[in-house]
Amino acid sequence: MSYKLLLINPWIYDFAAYDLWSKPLGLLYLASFLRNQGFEIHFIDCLDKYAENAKVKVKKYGIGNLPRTIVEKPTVLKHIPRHYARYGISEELFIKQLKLHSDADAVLITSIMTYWYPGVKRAAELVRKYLPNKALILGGIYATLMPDHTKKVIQPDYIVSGPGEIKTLRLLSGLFSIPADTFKIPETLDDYPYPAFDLLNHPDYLIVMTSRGCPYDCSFCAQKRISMRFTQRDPQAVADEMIEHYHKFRLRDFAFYDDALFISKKRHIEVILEKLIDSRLPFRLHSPNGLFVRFLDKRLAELMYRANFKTIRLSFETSNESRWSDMYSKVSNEAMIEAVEHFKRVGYRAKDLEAYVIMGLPDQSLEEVVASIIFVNNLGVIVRLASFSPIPGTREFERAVARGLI
Ligand code: B12
Repeated sequence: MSYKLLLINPWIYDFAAYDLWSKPLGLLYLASFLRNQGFEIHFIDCLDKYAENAKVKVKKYGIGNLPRTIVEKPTVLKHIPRHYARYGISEELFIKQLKLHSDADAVLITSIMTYWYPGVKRAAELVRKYLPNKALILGGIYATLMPDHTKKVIQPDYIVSGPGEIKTLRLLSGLFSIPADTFKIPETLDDYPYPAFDLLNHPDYLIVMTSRGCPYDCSFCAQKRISMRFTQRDPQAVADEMIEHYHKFRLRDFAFYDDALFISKKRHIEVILEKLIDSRLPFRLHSPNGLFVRFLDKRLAELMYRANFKTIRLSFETSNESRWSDMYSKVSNEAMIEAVEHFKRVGYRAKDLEAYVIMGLPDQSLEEVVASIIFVNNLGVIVRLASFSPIPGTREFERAVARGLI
């Protein structure tokens, strides 16, 4: 017998939200994995831009705005003089879709940014109301980083922490008394099926993830608590996936979601780029996640140029030398200058490049942020300010607590 699972990508509640190659990749991996194990998969995407004929402005490379409905601000945010909104489909459409799935055997909701939990909460409330007595399973980044908060605020029946495929399979096997020996457990990352992009309504771009985890543990980053040990996929398998998806979906824009795309570059990213160049397909490549500048050299810059890398966001973060050790010295002013030179030598203009500058670290002065902005700006590179998000379990969070700031 096949069990029916309803997977939900909830809304975002925030002051602003933008589809910057933003897809629920974890949930889509889970979907294809469970489908391969024999489960019937259904999906509600609260962030489907095209669901209700909303006027969607899709910008260059498929990114763009999300439809929004202004909602009341939570009490703690009342003092902020900006609109607070629910981004995504209407509640009416969500409820209508829920009702279509009243025969689901379990409901699985994902969670991404911790501070997006109000969207998860609302989706869970409506699931409880319209699909009562269904097992409600919650996983994803927020659920992993803040399990106590999740238990208290969302009150799911089950929380799955960290990489979800195998744990969820075990959970479902227990819930539905399916003998575990009927399952096929993957041995390597390349044995996992590709993410179920077919579930998305009219995607404008696709995502690719060539590795999971990161060998570093920067003071503000939570990946060590979320991902598995740093593991890279076979570069040939990555290129094969991209080529297959290009043909299947007729999409040329691909965003990399890796934390650490440039590690072991000679046998990883360089091989992937060479294979994409050899394919002669008109890919456009994007890295919205910050790339490690210290690893860049002329050869890699050249391959990026030839493979048509269009969005290059560099992890610069700060020009304050005393912080570089918090980031394993993969950043420095010199490395940044050199990286920009390499890119320029192979054909990019400085203004084709963007660099993240972090702001709002617990003891960071305004002068430090301004100096970092000026440094990047003087190189001709576009500055992307990234506000520090305090995440429990990170060194930066502990520092903030120790100083009484949180
Ligand atoms: C890709 C990425 C992005 C992308 C977009 C991501 C998206 N979907 O919207 C971009 C580059 C745009 C981005 C931006 C930002 N990001 Co970001 N990003 C990531 C990154 C590197 C990977 C996330 C991912 O997709 N992983 C891949 C999938 C396969 O893994 P997964 O999601 O964990 O899913 C697995 C499990 O969680 C589980 N699972 C998932 N769903 C479910 C559901 C169920 C039911 C079950 C059982 C299991 C399950 O199974 C999955 C498969 O194993 C993470 C770091 C990380 N390593 O996780 C940071 C991370 C999520 N980002 C972070 C931050 C801070 C940001 C920014 C705020 C940075 C900034 N200051 O500007 C912005 C803001 C984003 C926004 N839109 O507002 C933080 C989160 C902070 C927080 N408070 O939650 C993270 C954790 C990095 C960090 N600094 O520690 N990000």
